[in-house]
Amino acid sequence: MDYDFKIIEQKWQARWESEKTFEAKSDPARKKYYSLEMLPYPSGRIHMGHVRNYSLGDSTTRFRRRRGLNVLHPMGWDALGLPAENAAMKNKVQPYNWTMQNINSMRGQLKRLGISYDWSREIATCEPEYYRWNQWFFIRLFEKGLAYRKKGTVNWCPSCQTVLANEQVINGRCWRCENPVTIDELEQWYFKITDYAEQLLDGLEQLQDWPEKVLVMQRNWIGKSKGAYVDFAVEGGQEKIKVFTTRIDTIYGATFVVLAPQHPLLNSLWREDNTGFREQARKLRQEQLLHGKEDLEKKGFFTGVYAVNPFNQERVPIWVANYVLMEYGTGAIMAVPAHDFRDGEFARKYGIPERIVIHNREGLPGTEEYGTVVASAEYSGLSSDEAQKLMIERAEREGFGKGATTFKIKDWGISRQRYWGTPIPMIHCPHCGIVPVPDSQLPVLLPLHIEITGEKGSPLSHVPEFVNVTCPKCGGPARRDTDTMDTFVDSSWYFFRYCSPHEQDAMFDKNEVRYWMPIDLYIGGVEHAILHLIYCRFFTKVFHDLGMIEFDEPIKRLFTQGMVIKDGAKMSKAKGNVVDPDQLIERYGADTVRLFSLFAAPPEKELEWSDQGVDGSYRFLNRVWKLVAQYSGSGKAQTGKQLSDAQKALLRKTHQTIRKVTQDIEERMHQNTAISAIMELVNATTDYLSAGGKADTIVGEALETIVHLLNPFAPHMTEELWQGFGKQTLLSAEPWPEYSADLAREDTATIVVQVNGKMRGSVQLPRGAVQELVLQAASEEEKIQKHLEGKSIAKIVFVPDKLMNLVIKE
Ligand code: ANZ
Ligand code: ZN
Repeated sequence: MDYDFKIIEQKWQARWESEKTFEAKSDPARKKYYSLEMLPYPSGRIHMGHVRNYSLGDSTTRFRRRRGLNVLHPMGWDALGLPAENAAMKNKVQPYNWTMQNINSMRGQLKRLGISYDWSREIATCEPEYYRWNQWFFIRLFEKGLAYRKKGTVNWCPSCQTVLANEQVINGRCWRCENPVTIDELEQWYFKITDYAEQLLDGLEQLQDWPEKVLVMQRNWIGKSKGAYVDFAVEGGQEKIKVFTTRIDTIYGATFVVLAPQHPLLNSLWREDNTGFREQARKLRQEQLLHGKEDLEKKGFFTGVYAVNPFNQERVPIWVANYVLMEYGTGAIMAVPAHDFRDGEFARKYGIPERIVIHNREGLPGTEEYGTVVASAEYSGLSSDEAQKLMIERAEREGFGKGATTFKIKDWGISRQRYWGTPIPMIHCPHCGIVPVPDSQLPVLLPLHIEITGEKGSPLSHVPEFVNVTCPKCGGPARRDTDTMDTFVDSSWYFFRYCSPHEQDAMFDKNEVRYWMPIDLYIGGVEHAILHLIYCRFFTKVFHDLGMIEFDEPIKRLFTQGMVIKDGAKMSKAKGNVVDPDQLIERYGADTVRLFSLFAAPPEKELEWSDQGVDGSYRFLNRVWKLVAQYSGSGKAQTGKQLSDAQKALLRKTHQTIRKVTQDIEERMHQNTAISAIMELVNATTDYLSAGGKADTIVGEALETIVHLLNPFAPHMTEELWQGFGKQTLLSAEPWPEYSADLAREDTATIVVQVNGKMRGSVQLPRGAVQELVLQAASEEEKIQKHLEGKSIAKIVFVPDKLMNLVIKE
């Protein structure tokens, strides 16, 4: 009988579906496990990155289900966003239809892969049943002052008369008409994530099971800095320039003050009309916006006005420069060219003097270093720390400054001048101002059949039926907000929705969420380390503060899988190195594709695509198929008889393999080493048989174990083989095998290792290991090695299986 994966895979997929094998039900009597992979954007086709992500998630999920946990493993679609709108323009299709078609074909692909999702919980964020809760929550944020409006910058194409998303700006030009893009300022909606900066930072402490690199990225993104605000009075006026500095100890070295190009003080600083300066500031601002802050050549100009250093009353010139950002701190700095790298660069370019006020330990001027304060009146001689403390005290006493903490994280701008997103549930009334849509009128439906031209502003503003409303407060004519929400809003809480996906009266059912959340394991790409993974933590904290949930971190364990690459580059359409999962499934079957994507590399590392590798996985499954089919059921009872050494060895290997595979999946998520352990067991069994071993119960146990252990990776084939054993049950719902520690125990000895008579460690080796082997193992042990480093061994005392004493010369 051949391994006919086509028939087998269809058969078991149909069976799982009809038996609802993977549907989850909350059950407080059982321990739960919420297993989640990041939801995909329905672009139309899944790619190998998805296959890897979902195969990894599915193997751990199947494993945990079989370990007796009550598992939730849902899937859905991040279905709003720009590509649907682009497709609509290009192919004259409706975004909704385009999206639904894509979802249908991708769902089919995932089903063909045999991923064990609970499809009864599927959601798509473009459905009103979903996005109405974005709107509901937006209004709660608005009521709390956590959603507000301010001017924000957008990319603007003057010829298409429209706002462009960052992805639509290619080398500073519009993707459609290729004209240069400008920057414009528009009133937009923001979520006040900065109110949660401290909590988002503190919460990271709880996240023990997150990759360190993600924690570091989040910490940097939040960017907490301790320092001080100091006011510099403007000479000859009432105004004050408030600066933020982390180094108040260098204030005697401040030789100028710098304002960001759009600092509001610039409007009042010049007593006479000075359009020239204003124009210069505007140019600096444009540059800043177009280039971002990296690698921007430092540029600026002197305003002609001076400020006064409050510590020593010194006059310092006020400059405007492009390296100071309005968005951080106060948008103004005291510049200390001797000790701040950026100020130094700027000062040298414009010939502004420097003054050294810090000496490092060697008594030299140090850049950005802490040290001893010099040339700073009564503070001279103090350490940076002491000086900071005393200077802040003085500033507070005399009222010109205070100790302060700032954060780099900015409020989250969520307005998009786009069509295919959640309509912002707000009404602009000429009498009442901004009025939220009453909850009873939600959802504000996205009109479905509209023409998208990509021109003349937000598409929704051209739909009068949408725009024109009556004000809920005064009943007069008013206009709807025509912006839609950033799609990161949708993905910030979708996993709450999975807990009760059909709930009509709330975002989610509290009891279901109490049972299922937080997520036990979340798998996705590291590219989401900041935005998505900060936003969803923010939402969770707000849910908590609104009394909707009792916990305040949504994800217990995060795992970031590596990319799939081919010929050294990330697979992408542009590079033309894409491998189509469907073609592979057609040719080799889903089990092979899944197995390969997990076997070829540790999950957190890059996976280099290889056709031979896929072939190898396919051949391996065929070998297992033949081996099991040939021998199953032929085992003879072995009771009461002494086992031969070969039998003992195979039995030991079987139990060791259960132990290794269990630990590899459960603790390290190293499916690759788990799979190679199974391969070893397959080899050991084959060797046993070809050395003349009988197909006895020992072989029977080995084969059954192989089928069990391979199940999370190759679920279809193993179900078929399980049935071949004469079993009536579904393997997917069978308990995971237990290993016997006794049977798994190697015939090993623990050899104590001493150095000059002192015990420094021990090594475990097979009984009877010879001196050279023990010495080698000992010198590979870090604890022992450090006593041997750089020394030569004069003598070795060796008692086999017990002790090795190394006598060394100092
Ligand atoms: C004087 C000084 C002397 C500074 C010195 C640093 C070193 P972090 O640590 O990243 O928070 N700064 C403040 N606001 C800024 C803005 N809006 N745009 C650009 N730079 C700004 O950085 C804080 C430091 O960055 C502040 O401390 C300020 O320069 C600068 F030897 O003040 B410092
Ligand atoms: Zn009104």
